[in-house]
Amino acid sequence: MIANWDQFLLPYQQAVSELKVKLRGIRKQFENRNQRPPIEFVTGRVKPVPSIVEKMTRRHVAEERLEQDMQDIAGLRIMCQFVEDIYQVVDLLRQRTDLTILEERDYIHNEKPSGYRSYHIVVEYPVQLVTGEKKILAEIQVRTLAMNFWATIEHSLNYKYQGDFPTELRARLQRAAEAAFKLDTEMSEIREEIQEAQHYTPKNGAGGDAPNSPQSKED
Ligand code: 0O2
Ligand code: 0O2
Repeated sequence: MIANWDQFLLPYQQAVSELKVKLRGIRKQFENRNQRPPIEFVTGRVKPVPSIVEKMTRRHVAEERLEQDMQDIAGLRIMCQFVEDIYQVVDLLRQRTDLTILEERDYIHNEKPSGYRSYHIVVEYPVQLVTGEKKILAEIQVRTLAMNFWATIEHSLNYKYQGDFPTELRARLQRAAEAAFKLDTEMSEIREEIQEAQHYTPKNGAGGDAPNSPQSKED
């Protein structure tokens, strides 16, 4: 087994930190242009060592193949208001030159049997180390706030039941996932109205890194 996990995971930590800054930068750029950002918030994590080891065993991943075969050691999550925002974010990611998209999985239109919905993108991202450049795989999950609400709760229940849900609970979770998607669909239908109400105005006054002077709303 890998002798020095800290050393192995360091480039992954760097990739997650850099990608968080860059993805949060997308939000900031929209705000600065006085436009509603398609991104609500971004989180990220390096998979904990026990979870990596468990997945290696479950998926029969050899240590020498870990870097290529486990795509979510570095994980980023982008939360959006509307389903349409997800596809806008995916388009923005496709245009970037600082990462290469290797795989896309649309679990929004092809939901998992559990009811899980999200858009998954596997990227190759180069980090600069003192020893030179190293290409790191990272998984970016793009989802709405409703999809995130469902996935977070289902994930914590998974810990309790180890994935082996009683039949009734499984069915309830599936129904809850459908209800969450119905909420997303309803919100999309009144999106124009919501967007008008949220018409972005720059934050004034004290606090955070809000601009000091109001910006023009021309664009
Ligand atoms: P758990 O067990 O889920 O609670 P920041 O200060 O905001 O820059 P911070 O606080 O270190 O950074 O982390 P961040 O980015 O706000 O959020 C970390 C959380 O992101 C994790 O919580 C995960 O819940 C979640 N997360 C983000 N991306 C992924 C992913 O791809 N897979 C999984 N499983 N989780 C993800 P914890 O506390 O690490 O874990
Ligand atoms: P974590 O860190 O606990 O989130 P696999 O990883 O074996 O399930 P695969 O093909 O490698 O499958 O990747 P997939 O299915 O595209 O994405 C796996 C990740 O998507 C999971 O990471 C979850 O974060 C999320 N996910 C997939 N299905 C579900 C689901 O039914 N419920 C919830 N809550 N999340 C799901 P891990 O590996 O569980 O790690």
